[in-house]
Parts: sequence; C-alpha cells; structure tokens
Amino acid sequence: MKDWAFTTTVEEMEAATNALLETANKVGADTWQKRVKDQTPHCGFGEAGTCCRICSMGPCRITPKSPRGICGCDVHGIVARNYLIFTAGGAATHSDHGREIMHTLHQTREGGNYQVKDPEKLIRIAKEWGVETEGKDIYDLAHEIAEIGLLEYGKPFGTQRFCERAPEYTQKLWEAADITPRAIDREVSQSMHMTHMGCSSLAEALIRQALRAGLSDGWGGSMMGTEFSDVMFGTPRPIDTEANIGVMEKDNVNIVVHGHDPSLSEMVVYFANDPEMIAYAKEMGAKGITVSGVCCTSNEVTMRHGIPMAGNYLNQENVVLTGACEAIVVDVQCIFPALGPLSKCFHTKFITTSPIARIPDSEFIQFSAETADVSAKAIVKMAIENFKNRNPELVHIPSQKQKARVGYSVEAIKGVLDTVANSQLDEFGTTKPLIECVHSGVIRGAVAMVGCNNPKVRPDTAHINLMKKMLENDIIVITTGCSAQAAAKAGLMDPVQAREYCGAGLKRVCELANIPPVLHMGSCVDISRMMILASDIAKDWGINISQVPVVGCAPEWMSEKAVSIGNYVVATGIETFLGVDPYSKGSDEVTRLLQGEDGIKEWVEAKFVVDTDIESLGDKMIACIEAKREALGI
Ligand code: MSK
Repeated sequence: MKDWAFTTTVEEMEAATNALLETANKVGADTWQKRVKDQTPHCGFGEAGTCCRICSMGPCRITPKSPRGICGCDVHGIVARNYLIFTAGGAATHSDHGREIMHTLHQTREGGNYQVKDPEKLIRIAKEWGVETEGKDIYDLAHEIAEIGLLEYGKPFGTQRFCERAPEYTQKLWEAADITPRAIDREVSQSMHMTHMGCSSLAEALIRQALRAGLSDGWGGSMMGTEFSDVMFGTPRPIDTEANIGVMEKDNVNIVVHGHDPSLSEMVVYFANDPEMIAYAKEMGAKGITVSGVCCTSNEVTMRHGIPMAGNYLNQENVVLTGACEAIVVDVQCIFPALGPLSKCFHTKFITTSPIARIPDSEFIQFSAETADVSAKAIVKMAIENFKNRNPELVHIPSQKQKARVGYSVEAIKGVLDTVANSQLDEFGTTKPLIECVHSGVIRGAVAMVGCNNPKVRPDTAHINLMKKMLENDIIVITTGCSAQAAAKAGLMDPVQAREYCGAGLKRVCELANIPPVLHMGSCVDISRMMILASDIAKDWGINISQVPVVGCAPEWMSEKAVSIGNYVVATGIETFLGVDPYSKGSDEVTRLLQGEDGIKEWVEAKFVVDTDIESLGDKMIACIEAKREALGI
C-alpha cells in the first residue's frame, strides 16, 4: 500500500503515544494499555454471547454439556436476547441525546443562550411534518416543532415521522417485515420487555425487534438530534481545521471538550473566544486559549466552527498525559471513568456536566439550557485559573497534526458535487452529479466508514488502511465519529494532498469539486445524514437503496450505540461490514440470521459481514460494490 510523506502513519502515532506513556509511568498513572493486559484473556462465554444473567437463577453458561439454561432457554434465544439488549442500550442512548436536543430547541429564544441559526431548515422540516409555517414567529415555530418532536418518543399510535423520508420501496420492506419503528421509547421498552425472563426466546423475533429498535434510533432519535442541532447551531459547510494531538498548544490554556452533545461545547467555544476571557488568560500567563476536542463533541464543534480535533476515543487519556490540559470537559457517552484518577496525577480539572454521566473524581457543574452561559463561562474561567498549576516538567505535547477539511452535511455534499456539473455552488443541488460519476465508473461506489476504536484492533489501523484501500480503488469514503478523526489525524482529509491516494477517477472528481476524498459527515448521531444521502441517491437514481453501490463499515466498533447503528444501517438496505464480532458467534442460528443469505437479508435486502482480518474485510467490501455495479449493468 502506498504511503506518502505528508501522512502521519499509525507507527508515528504510536511512537507519540509511547512518549506520553512514559509520562504516565513517571506519575504512576493507570492507562487503558495496561488495563487491556489485566483484562486479557476475555471471558469466552461473554465473547460468544452465551452467558445469560437476566434472572437470579443463574448466571447460566451454555456449553455442549449444558445446552440449556435453568429455564430451558437454548443458546439461540440467549445469544439473540443479549444482542437485542445490546441494541436497545444503544438506541436508548442515541435517542436520549436527540431528546436533549429537542428540549434545548424548546428553550430557544431571540437573544437567548440558544437561537435558531438555520431558520430555512426549521421551516423545511415543519412543512415536511405538515405544520403551518406562514406568518409564524420563528421561535413559536421552533417550540411547536420541539413539542411534536418530543412526542415522537412516546406517542401512543403511528410510526416515526422521518421514516417517510426513505424511498417508498424501503418503507414497504419495513412494513412487510413488521419493523417500521413506532414511538422511540416504545421500541426500547418493548426490547427490554421481550428480553425479560419468561418472554421471547425465539431468535428470529428478537432479531426482528433489534432492527426495529435500531430504526427508531437512526430514523428517529438520531435523526432528530442531527437535524435540530443543525437548526440551532447551523448546518455544517466545508471548513478547514487541524487534527491530532499537536493541535494542543503549549503556551495556551488548553480546554478539551469530550462526549457527544454539542449544547455545552458550543457555549464553551463561545466563551473561549470572548476577548474578556482571552485577556484574562493572558493576565494568568498564557498566550491565549485553545479549545480542542475528543470523540463526537469534537466532531460537532469542528464541523461548525473548525475547532481542531485532538484525537479520537482511545486518545482521551493522551490529552491529559500531555500535562498541558487545564480542563477536560465532558457531557455524555464514551467517557472513560479512568479520566477521574488520571486527572488527579496532573493539574487537570476533570469536569462532568450531565446528570446522565456522573463519574467519581470529577468536578460536577450541572449543565442546563437556562444557565448554559453561566456554566460555560465558569468552566472557561476555571481552566484559565488552573494554568498556573501546571508542572512544567510533565509538559510534553507531541507535534503531530494534519490539515483537514470537514463539514460535509448532506446539503454541503450536494452543493459541492453540483459544482462538478454546474460550475457554481448550489447549496440545494441534487445527488445527480454524484450518480453520474458512479454510473460512468469514474467513482466505483462509496463506503460509509463509521465507529469507534477498540483495543481488539490495533487502534486506527483498520480505519486508515481500509480507507486507503478504498481510495486506491476509486471508492469515495464518507465518514463520521472516531473513524472520521482517524482519517483526519492521518491526513486523509487534507483537501489537496490526500488526493494522491486516489485512483485516477476519484482524484479527478476531488480536483474538480475541490474536496478531500474522505468526507467528514459529523458525529455518531450524524450517521442519520448518511441514511438521508443514501435515500436521496436511490430516489434520484430510480433504484432501491440496496442496489446503490454503497456499503457501511465499522472496523473498530465497540459501543452499544454502534450495534444500534449497525441494525439501522442494515435495515435501511446497506450491507454492513464489521471488524469486531457483536457477541453473536455462540449461536449458528443468530449468525445465520444476521450474516446469512436467508436471514435479515430476506427482509431488508442487506446483511452483516463480520471479518476480523481487515485486509480480507476490505476485499469483501470492494467485491460487494463491484457486484452491485454488475447487477445494475454498469
Ligand atoms: S465517539 S460511540 S467511540 S465513534 Fe461518538 Fe467514537 Fe464510537 Fe464513541
């Protein structure tokens, strides 16, 4: 595989991490690298999904000698129940993020902490939902839409409103499979009811509900989280930024935002740019204030403000290990409890802000929409005042950083790709230029690359190597979450240089549209953007989503949210490739349902492909895209 001088390799990133681990040793800090060793080997029953502990008669573990639990449940029921519980956790989490966003939308007011920054998008959605918009004050409309959106969580009848965005063909598949999501909370509750002792043990029924719960996330809670974050904070447009640990600045007060909900980090960014705060930082001996991010809060603020990305999931300890982090401010999800004790080895303030993510050894400053300005200002001030407490002997910031162009919402992608055909930016273009590129073979297809890091995979290698492989084969990559940050850290979002990795066709498209070949579409909830894009392509092309030469891939996934995502991506008709097994291998029946030709594929025209050999996973993705092209006769 080609390697270009401008990129940062995984080996170089590991060398930077190793230097930080030396600091960890010096101060006696615990790190995930050590804890992985302590936890290895993992429990074989847990890995296969064959341990049941949903009642207190057990735990029951399935072996050839004891093929059933005490209640008589077989291995297929146990594995499928565990899979559904895994999915429900993820669907609940993403959707609750969306619910928080809807509550914040309800608090918007002219001149307030939160305002409507994209009124056109709000009006577009209101019309889509059949709400009268004529002559209405934009904030009255925002509050009305917030209430309607919140009812999507618990309405007694009907299905998710956003499902109507999917092609009619897809909606019919969902109806026929009985997986159209109803109220979001109902799908999560029903999942927990089905998996309760003495309810479902039929694998097929449990997997069907997993798809429906996943769809309530992707076409419900997550989609609301994305769409209404855009309404409040602005719909992302291409913007230049930087990525990797070197974005932290030695002479500045460093504030790192981490988690998922942009509501607080938007305010932190605002106050870090306040001239009064910058002057205060200078008074305290710093040259300025740098806000950078980790995980999806980082993706949210980079997409809208170009805030640099310090790293992804398995880098969260690294930012503290630099000895130059004055405050790590977290909201919800993907936050290591380890940050508590780790921050105590340094001067770093570990600030938790959500009642949903309470963590020992943190300072808790409760965030609420009404007092967000006061809280954010207090946090920025606290970080500034902490600058003087640094131990200069422990300060080491690896110099790695890369240029990245981010901000590719669906609206932005359509806009920039239209420039290829129409030579001028049309923000509300269609997907037709993209379809023409794929149809003619200039681009062979697309991969939606998403998900986390997982110590089971050498961190970032799968993301980066698979992306390079796709680009060489003229397959464009759209990406979100920690996968997007892996690409940005390596340099694959450099708007000019990354084109060197592409085959001739993709390179030409990137030059004409002035885009990097790996497009940053946002955070985990923003995978809903990918669903909208896939739907629009299918509609504009006049084919089904499952026929479009596009695949999904989560090569290093780790969280319950990722399982929920996998379910809704597959249920939308997109074949999904995983580099880590979802604890399902203990049942051949569940494996057949998820990965076979006669399981979920018969319901939704797509399935999972699991392969822990990343090279082979990539080959299978390319083969799948080429097979779809062949079936279309292109
Ligand atoms: S942050 S869910 S580690 S992508 Fe969204 Fe990253 Fe996975 Fe969390």
